[in-house]
Parts: sequence; structure tokens; C-alpha cells
Amino acid sequence: MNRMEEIRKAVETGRRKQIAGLIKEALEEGCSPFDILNYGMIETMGLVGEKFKTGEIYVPEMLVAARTMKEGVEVIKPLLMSGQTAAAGKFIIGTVEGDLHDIGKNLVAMMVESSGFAVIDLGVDVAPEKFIAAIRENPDCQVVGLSALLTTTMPSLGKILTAVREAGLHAQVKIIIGGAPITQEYADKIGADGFAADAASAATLVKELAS
Ligand code: B1M
Repeated sequence: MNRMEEIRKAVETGRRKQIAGLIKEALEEGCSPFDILNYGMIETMGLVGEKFKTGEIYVPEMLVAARTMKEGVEVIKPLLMSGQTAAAGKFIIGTVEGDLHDIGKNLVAMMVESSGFAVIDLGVDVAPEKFIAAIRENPDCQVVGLSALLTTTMPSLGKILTAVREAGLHAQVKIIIGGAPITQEYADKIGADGFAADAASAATLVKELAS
């Protein structure tokens, strides 16, 4: 098995203690950090999701896979970030109320930060009021990102947009949304200012909307 396949296997089976060493070895052997992230880890989490869907694995296995990926991301994070200092603007991000998935949200935060933004990460399970408070506390924030991974938490996106409009803050900030079940069509339907399918596109979109 080559190193990349070993990384995939380690994520899939939640071998947390091995992941850092495997990634370091893969980097030394010349693998790109982007390939390790996209093929080695993100794609593997898709596979983990499929196995959960078909009942082959359960929540604990999904959780250890997620923890393994998180540790893996920590190893390559310095290589993915450009080291640009914050000057482009300010971005607030959070996973919506009822939703605990944060790997994708963390990657978006990392990519946006890497493109020169100061990032305020509100974490997971974030209620509309918390987004409103953060926008009020940061009048220099141009873009707010909402992440949702569950079809059951998608309605929270619309609720947050409504709360932002009702608070009279929508003229001040653009709201973008993303997450595995989200589409451009859904973004249009709820009146979001933008949608991005992945972390790199989210960083490009934030830059466009902030300028
Ligand atoms: Co959950 N889970 N999970 N889970 N989980 C999914 C999402 C699921 C699709 C699995 C499946 O059935 N195939 C399914 C949802 C089904 C649905 O809604 N239709 C599901 C379920 C059902 C559940 C529970 C309900 C299970 C249960 O308890 N019975 C439960 C819900 C808990 C809750 O949130 N209240 C649950 C729990 C968990 C864990 C805690 C065990 C764990 C999360 C750990 C963590 O995040 N810290 C977990 C995991 C790991 C997954 C899967 C396997 C992987 C998610 C992931 O991290 N992917 C997932 C299956 C899948 O997605 N295929 C699944 C890697 C990550 C990089 O991708 O998050 O999509 P993603 O982010 C991408 C893009 O979506 C985008 O950019 C990212 C990078 O490219 N993106 C944005 C994300 N946010 C964005 C924001 C943007 C722009 C782009 O702008 C602001």
C-alpha cells in the first residue's frame, strides 16, 4: 500500500496515533499537502459517510474518523496557509444551530484566513442571536459564512438570514452559505448573497464580496 492509501486507511479506520507520522512521511516523499487534504482526507470522509449511510459503520466510527482527520489537518495546516497577514477584511463563520459538524467549517475558516482576512469563528451549534451579536460587535466585518451539513439544519440558514434582515444588518454584511447538502439553488431560494461548494471557492467568494 502506498503512503496516500495508508493515510486514507488511517482516516477511514480512525487510527489517530498514526496519522501525523504518515502525513509527515508522505510530505517527505513529495506528496502535495493539497492532495493529502483532498484525496487523502476529504474524499475518505465521503467514503466514511457512505459506509454510515449503508449501516456498515455507526456514529462512534464516524467520530474517530473525524478526529483523525482533524489531527491530520493540523499537520498540513501551516503548508496550506499562505502566511498572509490580515488586511483584506473581517469574516465571521459558524456552523448553524443544531449542527455539530465542523471539519468543513474549519477548512473554510483556514482558507479565508489564509487569503488575508481576520476570522472570527463562532464554533458549532450557533444560534441566530449569536451571529447577530457578533455582527454588531464587529461593524468592520464584511462577510458572514454559515455552514450546515444536515438536511435537518438547512432551515437554520434561512432563520439566520431573516434574523440578520430583521436586525437591519443585511446592508452591512453579505451572507454566504455552504456545506454538503447546500446548493446554489438553495442559496437563491433563501436569498443568501453567495454559495461555495468547497473551502477554496469560499475564500475566493469572500474576497469578491468584500471588495
Ligand atoms: Co455526520 N452526517 N452526523 N457526523 N457526518 C453526515 C453529514 C451524513 C451525510 C452522513 C451520511 O448519512 N451519509 C449525515 C447527514 C444526512 C442528511 O442530513 N441528509 C450525517 C448524520 C445523519 C449525522 C447524525 C445525525 C448521526 C446520528 O447521530 N445518528 C449526527 C448529527 C450530529 C449533529 O450535528 N447534531 C452526526 C454526527 C457526526 C459526527 C459528530 C460523528 C461527525 C462530525 C465530527 C465533526 O465535524 N467534528 C460526523 C461526520 C464526520 C460526518 C461525515 C462522515 C463527514 C463530514 C465531514 O467532515 N466531511 C458526513 C458524510 C459526508 O459529508 N459525506 C456526515 C469532510 C469535510 C471537509 O467536508 O463538511 O462537506 P464538508 O465541508 C466541505 C464542503 O461542504 C464545504 O467546504 C468543505 C471543504 O471543502 N463547506 C462550505 C462546508 N461548510 C461550508 C461553508 C461555506 C462554504 C463551503 O461557506 C460559509
